[in-house]
Formats: sequence, structure tokens, C-alpha cells
Amino acid sequence: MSALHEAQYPQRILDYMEGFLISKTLFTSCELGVFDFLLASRRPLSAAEVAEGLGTSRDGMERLLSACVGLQLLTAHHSHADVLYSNTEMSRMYLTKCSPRSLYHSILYSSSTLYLCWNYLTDAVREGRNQHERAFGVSSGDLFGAVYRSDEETLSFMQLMNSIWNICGEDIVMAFDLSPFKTIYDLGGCSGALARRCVTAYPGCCVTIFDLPKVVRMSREHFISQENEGILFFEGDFFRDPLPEADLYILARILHDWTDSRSLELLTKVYQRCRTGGGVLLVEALLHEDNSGPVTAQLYSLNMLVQTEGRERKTSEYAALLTAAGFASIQVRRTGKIYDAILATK
Ligand code: SAM
Ligand code: ASE
Repeated sequence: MSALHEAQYPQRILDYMEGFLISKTLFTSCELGVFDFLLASRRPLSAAEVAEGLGTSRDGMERLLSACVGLQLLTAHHSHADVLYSNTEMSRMYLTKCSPRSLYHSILYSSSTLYLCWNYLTDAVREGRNQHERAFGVSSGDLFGAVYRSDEETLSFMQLMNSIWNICGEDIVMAFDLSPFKTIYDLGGCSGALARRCVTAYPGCCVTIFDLPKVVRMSREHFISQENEGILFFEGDFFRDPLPEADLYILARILHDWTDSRSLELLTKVYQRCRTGGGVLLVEALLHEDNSGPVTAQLYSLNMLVQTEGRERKTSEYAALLTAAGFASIQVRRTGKIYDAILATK
């Protein structure tokens, strides 16, 4: 839409103002299980049938399904007086729980946690700090103590971390040729989704997921079963404990959780334990050098403000941290998706 048009009718402003209506429609449809119910039925269903199956009001479900049609998340089939609904290709692929490319768990975490944190964005901007205390009544003194405030929240966060690699993981492990690195530690490796991508792409390597004991326990229980050849676990605290020696350390979405000084502290520890000729792979949503975008990274940086102690950074800011820690020959690969990769060597 041209500037002139926007001056007369501010469609973009209206879209932004009411963007949360769209988010909430998506959240509620996933939470109620609409897409999985339609998948299981294997034929288009009426609103009454979906309402009956999911235990909701018929009127509420009619409006919800109709809004999903408007959002192109469902297809409406008109037969006689009735309307029948089915999943679109996109919702079957990304919104059903068990699809290999599912974002279902990301959506649930966005609904149950992010949405509540973002209720305090104004306070976060005023104060310049995260809002765990206001949103959930937990102290944010220990950041991951707050993020992992219950077993349910821990699993939910881990599922969020896990699911994005369903759609972005391949690009990250292929961004550089990692085959020369045999012993790899994925620091803060969480559910192990990226580790799994890594051993699939490089069958000759061994990836160890290094994470807090509770996370390792949950990862073993819910995400990585014994059959996963080439994936090991190491329980530890990367700030407090000595790091094991390795050829490559992956830090995916780690530095963006922390201040520059904590990030440098961690990278320095990594540099000291890294074998000569080895390296570090940073995986982050990179901001453009002039801060002009991408808008996803700009918004994620606000999310880091409400939820963590960190920020999203530009390539030059990561390069400065890597150089200060001792690393050299810093290379960047942009993937065009959410996350990019930076490789530096010792
Ligand atoms: N790398 C994963 C990914 O990109 O999907 C997870 C990133 S998540 C934002 C940060 C991870 O760092 C979590 O798995 C968390 O448990 C881990 N972590 C936080 N503090 C840690 C510490 N002190 N020692 C080890 N792991 C830590
Ligand atoms: C973190 C990553 C995330 C810490 C908290 C987080 C994400 C959500 N909450 O390291 C994933 C990225 N998504 C957004 C909206 O920032």
C-alpha cells in the first residue's frame, strides 16, 4: 500500500493494533486441539461436531473456526446448509502436534508464557530488566531458576527450544562444513534437537549435550532416547564448572541470554579449553549492522529484555566478543531464516 493510501486509511496500524487477536486465535485453536481433531477425523467436520468432540460451546467454536478460515488456517467446504471444516496443508504441517515440522509446542509456550511476559513490556522498557517477578511472582536473581520455575515450565521451555530446529536446524548445521570437528560440545544444548541434526549431517562426529542437571534429566526422559548414536550428555554449569576439552563448541541461543560481560566470561572459558585448530559455532538471530532489521531479530531483542539478561546483537558485536576472548578467522553465514551462524577458530 502506498504512503498516500496509508495517510488516508492506516491499514498497517490497524493490523499492528489488533495483531494480538490473530495470535490469540491461533493459540486458542492449538490449545483446544482443533487442528489435531480435524487431522484425526480424516474428513471435514461441522462446527457442531468439533464443539462436541472438544467439549466447547457450539457458538464459540463456530466463530473460532470461521476466524481460522479467514486466517487461512482452515478450509471451509459448503455443503447444503452446513459448513464443514478441514485443515489447510499449512496447518496440517505446522500446527498438528506430531508433524515432523510442528510448531505446536512453540505456540503453546508463546500462549502460556511469552504472552504473559509481554503484558509487562512497558515495565521492562522503563526498568530495563526482565519481568519474571511481575508476570509469575518468581525472583529473577537466578535467570534459569526463574525460566525453569516448575517441571511443567521446564518441559514447556525445552519443547519451545526443540521445535524451532524442526524448521531451521538443517540450515544451521549445513551453514559451515563441520566435518573436521570430531568432538563437539553443545553448551546449553537443551533438548538436543540441534545435536541430533548435527550427528545426522556428520555421522563421524560425537556431540555431547552440556546442560544443567535438571535439563539433562528431562532431555534423556523426553527427547533423546538411548538409540541416538553419537549423542552423549554432560551435566554441568558452564559458568561455574570446568568445561571439557573439545574440537568444537556450539553455543546456540546462549549468548543472547546474557550481558556482554557474562558472554565474554563464557567465551573466554571456551577459548581456554578449545583444542588448537578447533572452534566455536555461535547460532543467533543476527541484527543488521545499521540496526535496520530484520524485524524478527528486533522483536526477539525485546523478548530477551522481558525474559532474560541479554539482547540480540549484530555480527560486529559477536565478532568483538569472540576477538576479545581470543578467537580468530571469524566467518558469518546468514541463512535467510530466523537463525544465522558464526564460526570462529582458535
Ligand atoms: N541451545 C539450545 C537451542 O538453541 O535450542 C537451547 C538454548 S536455551 C535459550 C539456553 C540453554 O542454556 C538452556 O538449555 C539452559 O538450560 C542452558 N543453560 C543456562 N544456564 C546454564 C548454565 N549455567 N550451565 C549450563 N547450561 C545452562
Ligand atoms: C531464549 C530464547 C527464547 C530465552 C528465552 C526465550 C525464545 C523465546 N523465549 O534464549 C525463542 C526465541 N523467540 C523469541 C520470541 O524471542
